[in-house]
Amino acid sequence: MRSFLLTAAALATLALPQLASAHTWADCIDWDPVERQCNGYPRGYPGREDVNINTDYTYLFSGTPSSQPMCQPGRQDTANYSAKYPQGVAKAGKTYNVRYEINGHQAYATSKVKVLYFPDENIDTLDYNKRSSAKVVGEWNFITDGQCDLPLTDNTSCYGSYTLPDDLPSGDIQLVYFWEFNANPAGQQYSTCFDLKNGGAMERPSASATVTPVTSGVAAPAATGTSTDMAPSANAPTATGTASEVVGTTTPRKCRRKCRGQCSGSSSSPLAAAPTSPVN
Ligand SMILES: [Cu+2]
Repeated sequence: MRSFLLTAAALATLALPQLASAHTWADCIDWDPVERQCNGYPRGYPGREDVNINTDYTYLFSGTPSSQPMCQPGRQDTANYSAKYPQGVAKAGKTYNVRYEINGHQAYATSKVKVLYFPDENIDTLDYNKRSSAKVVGEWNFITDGQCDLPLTDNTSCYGSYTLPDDLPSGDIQLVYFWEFNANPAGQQYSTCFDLKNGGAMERPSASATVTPVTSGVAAPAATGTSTDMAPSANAPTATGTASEVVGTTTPRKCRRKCRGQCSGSSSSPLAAAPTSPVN
């Protein structure tokens, strides 16, 4: 009996901080939807092979603190990359795709994700309350039809895009993926910090090969065809949320296998289950 109580207490302790908050971060900040590969990662990215990625990589601003570092101390407050998860390359004027998992937050489809570009501040030491100094170079709803692999599963990947300005400074640039969850309780936000190496100007072979605007869905740089995993927005129904609205060209088998291997902790946790239930 006693050991049972201890176990229950331990489980409750583990579950508590998660129940109080959400979690999501950017897994890739330069995703190629055609090749389905990642060409750039955020700072200190541990990979989905880290079974503790939920706790290791979630960085929360809770309850509108008066002061808090913009980037997760000890992991994301320096330009910190590995050979396996390298930094991306900045090209002026280029549109990039971000890939992230929704971690069971299907009910928060309309919460905003932004990509903030900081031309004048150093995010290594920046307070998150100074984020208004950033240029918003990308903004989308957390879950948008046509931009998720499998909209109704806990660990589906979703995508958004950001476009760099035409004029970039000569050095590396700093950006932040910023999720305004702002629910349950209010004032919850999350950041993932990243840098892009100065890569000079983008090659533009012809006028017709311009980059897809942010608002028109997931951009495919130099795409000759659309990825089968992300249906074009035009094919997607207008509203979000219900099963019947899941777009038709998803690849459930592929995602299922991936989720089991990489996100079992998340999908089976009380946290992941909690916000899932009432989707419209
Ligand atoms: Cu969460």
